[in-house]
Amino acid sequence: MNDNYQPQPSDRFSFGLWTVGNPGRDPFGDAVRPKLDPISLVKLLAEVGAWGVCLHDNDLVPIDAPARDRDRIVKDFRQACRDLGLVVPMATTNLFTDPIFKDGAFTSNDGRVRAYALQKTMRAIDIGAELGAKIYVFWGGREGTEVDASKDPRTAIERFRECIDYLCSYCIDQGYSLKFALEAKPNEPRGDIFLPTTGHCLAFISTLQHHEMVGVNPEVAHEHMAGLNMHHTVAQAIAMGKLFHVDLNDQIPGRYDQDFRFGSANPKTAFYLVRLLEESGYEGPRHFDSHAYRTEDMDGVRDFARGSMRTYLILKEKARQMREDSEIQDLLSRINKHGGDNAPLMKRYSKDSARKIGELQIDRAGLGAAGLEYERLDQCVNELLFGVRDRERGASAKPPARSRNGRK
Ligand code: GCO
Ligand code: MN
Ligand code: MN
Repeated sequence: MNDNYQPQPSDRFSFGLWTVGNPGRDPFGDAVRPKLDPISLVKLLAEVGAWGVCLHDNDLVPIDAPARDRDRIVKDFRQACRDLGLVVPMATTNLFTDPIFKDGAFTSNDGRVRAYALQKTMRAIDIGAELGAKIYVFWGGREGTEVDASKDPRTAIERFRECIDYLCSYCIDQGYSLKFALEAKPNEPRGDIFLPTTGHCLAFISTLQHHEMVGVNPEVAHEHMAGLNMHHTVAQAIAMGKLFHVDLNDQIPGRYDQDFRFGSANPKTAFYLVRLLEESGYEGPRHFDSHAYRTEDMDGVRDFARGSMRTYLILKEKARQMREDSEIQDLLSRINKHGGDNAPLMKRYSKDSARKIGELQIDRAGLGAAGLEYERLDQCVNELLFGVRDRERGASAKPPARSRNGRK
């Protein structure tokens, strides 16, 4: 393999224990791989060159473990991470596996279930803080319905809000410097999940008491399941200063919840996402929330983990090539007129600027008729991704010599 694509700690690649630890069970078939203990999984991640390991409380500490076992397990895990050179950038709570959560956790109709969800999350936050996590993820996998008569969604959202407000205050009171990241998903395991898209989460955050400590954790698969454009979703989160974490994987829209390796199904979408993350100055973890195909053994899991990071780094290099590709850059500068001479007028309303805009002579018909060269642009990007561009000249291997008006 090409050494230029070896992961470095500065790349901030992380994996959940549940990702490389996924034994390949699905609704139709049993596990195909052994269930490895957390420390063996950290060893595997160190071996493939990951920087971080993330976890749900019960990936590490069994749900029914007595307090003294919990302390020992967390201590040993922390030591193993230190010894193997991995950090724990993010932690989260499992509020979906146990039958008590069958009708939700924070949005359950039963106050006892909601109180248990709070109790479990406070304990899980303590574990995260002890392991040095900086981000705490909330994925409300069971917060939803199949039967809409069972819950007033307004009440459900209100309960969700109360719980997040409560937990923000808990962190502040404990002196933890954790930030929360809400992860949206439209469905699965519920028929419909509350806060189904990152856009819903962004709107919800603005209603929170401590909105400054809450951001989002968009996931490629979840946005695709909702039929959305992950690149646009992440851009909006960045524009609002709310991209605290990101879940990288892949998903073909309209299928089951696939959790495929990043870039495996939609490499072009993955490219635009990597380009955005890299060029926006995003400094958070690049977290892979996916798992190996069910056809794989543990060597296949290593291939999966290495492949995830390698794809990211290849796409990062492609983004650099795109910045240096003179043909693409020429096209982009022709396309992006940024308002031209009119830009200052449009910055802010004033009576004077409104009058000047009112007097502009704009060539409506001409602008409507002009071609925008997006066919060429898209083909250039495709060819860059296919690896057939001449890097030095920034042109296709056989450039179509065609001038702007179509004449040779
Ligand atoms: C899923 C989700 C989960 C969450 C994880 C962290 O579809 O199952 O993506 O993997 O990301 O529970 O909160
Ligand atoms: Mn998911
Ligand atoms: Mn996820």
